Amino acid sequence: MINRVRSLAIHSSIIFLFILGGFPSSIYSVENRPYTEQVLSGELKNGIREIEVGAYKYGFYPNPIVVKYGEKVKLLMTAMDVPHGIHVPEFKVNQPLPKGVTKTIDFTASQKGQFMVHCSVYCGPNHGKQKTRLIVR
Ligand SMILES: [Cu+2]
Repeated sequence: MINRVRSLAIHSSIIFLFILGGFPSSIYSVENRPYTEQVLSGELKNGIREIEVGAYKYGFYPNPIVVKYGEKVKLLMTAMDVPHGIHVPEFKVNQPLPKGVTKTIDFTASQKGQFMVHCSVYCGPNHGKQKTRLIVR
């Protein structure tokens, strides 16, 4: 119970940060860098790039999600507030995300470039604007 309350408090404060001004892109102001200079997301564990990704109304973090060409990628994805989904057609990623359950998504970064990441589960009036970029550099 205490863990649940604590986790709710952490999630609420993360969501509050989003409302304040778009965490984390505005903090690091990486949005305007050329995509080849973006800082890699997450960390390498046993040769696999592991990245914790959050989905919320209406966005994803990190934004962008940055990986290296050729890497094996593991996204640990959690819908923070309501059910969401992740869709990246170029990498055959299409996964519903029930609220609060971390889902593992594996793929290989087999193409260079920038790819749109969309929410694939209707989550409210601005669902269509829930996007991030996947950068493979
Ligand atoms: Cu949505």
